[in-house]
Amino acid sequence: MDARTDRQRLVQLLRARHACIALVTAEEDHALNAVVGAALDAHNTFGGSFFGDARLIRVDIRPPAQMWHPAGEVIEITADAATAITRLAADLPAGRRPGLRGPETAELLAGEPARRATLAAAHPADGLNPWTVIAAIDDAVSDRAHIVTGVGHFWYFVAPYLSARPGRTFHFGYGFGLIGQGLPLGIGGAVAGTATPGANRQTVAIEGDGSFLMNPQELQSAVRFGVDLLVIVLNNAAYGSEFHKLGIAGLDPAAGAFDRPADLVAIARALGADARRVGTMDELHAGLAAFAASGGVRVLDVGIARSVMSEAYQRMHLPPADETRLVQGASR
Ligand SMILES: Cc1ncc(C[n+]2csc(CCOP(=O)(O)OP(=O)(O)O)c2C)c(N)n1
Ligand SMILES: [Mg+2]
Repeated sequence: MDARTDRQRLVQLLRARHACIALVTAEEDHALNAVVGAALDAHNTFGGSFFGDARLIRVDIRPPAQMWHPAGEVIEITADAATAITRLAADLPAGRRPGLRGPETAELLAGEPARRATLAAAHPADGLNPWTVIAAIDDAVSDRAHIVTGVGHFWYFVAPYLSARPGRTFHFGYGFGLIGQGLPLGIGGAVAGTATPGANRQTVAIEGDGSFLMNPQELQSAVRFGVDLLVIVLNNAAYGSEFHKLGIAGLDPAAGAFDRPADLVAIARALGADARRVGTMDELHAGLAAFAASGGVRVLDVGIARSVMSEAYQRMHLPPADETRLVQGASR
């Protein structure tokens, strides 16, 4: 595996922050790369191809028989991630510097603020910049929130860019690869949060508009249970995943777009939730502040640009030469 690609992939997986821990060894340079927080499955490892020819040591709290297995040998260790990483750190030879090392990794990390600023600087013509929107959400959401996400193209703007603060917990409903699960999962988390005395933790569910429309009726249950739930819909008036993939395949992307988008605010209100639509950054900040101060079930419908392709899609689907153009928000 190319070392730079290897590191970029590891950084990408590190950003994904799942629930368990995996260790990848790259034999050619005798490196041991530890990935903390990755519940490995066929979706998030590209069918197992993510690791290339590196050897995999998986540390997971679940017994191996209960988990998905990539092809090839896997050394399985059944343990809690925190316990395992503490033991592992204790066994490292003395005198080694903790933290990420290597000039390429240091370069990647040093360039991260500028890279993010470049992403956030784009002003797409067809809606808010998704990277700017998620940065505002990350700033506004409580440090003690339980954050649940669904699956869709929007996921690649959300998962890598939410900060893992000490009091925050995350539930990425990615395992089944099914859209429509973010809202029900969020409601479950909110019901659990409400039922825990003294927990005082807000649940925030982040969904796409297409996914939201799979199960919006569940809002009625959330209202009935009286839960504290903020639902943020990243609304690009499309099955964005399909929109981009159709374009990449040379087909008409319009087949993935909603020419008559549903009125999500009206739907949410009809089901008993408080709801508002935001189309500018000022409205987004105001909406986040207002909903942070109120309780109950709230739906914030955020109009984001459909044209902006996530970095993950660029990496997966485009030749490298196309990347800059699409980071700047041009459509394809
Ligand atoms: C049940 C189900 N149906 C269809 C798909 C295929 N699919 C994956 S992402 C996606 C689009 C989701 O749209 P949205 O929630 O608006 O997110 P976006 O991609 O626009 O960010 C679809 C249809 C799926 N994964 N699961
Ligand atoms: Mg969408």
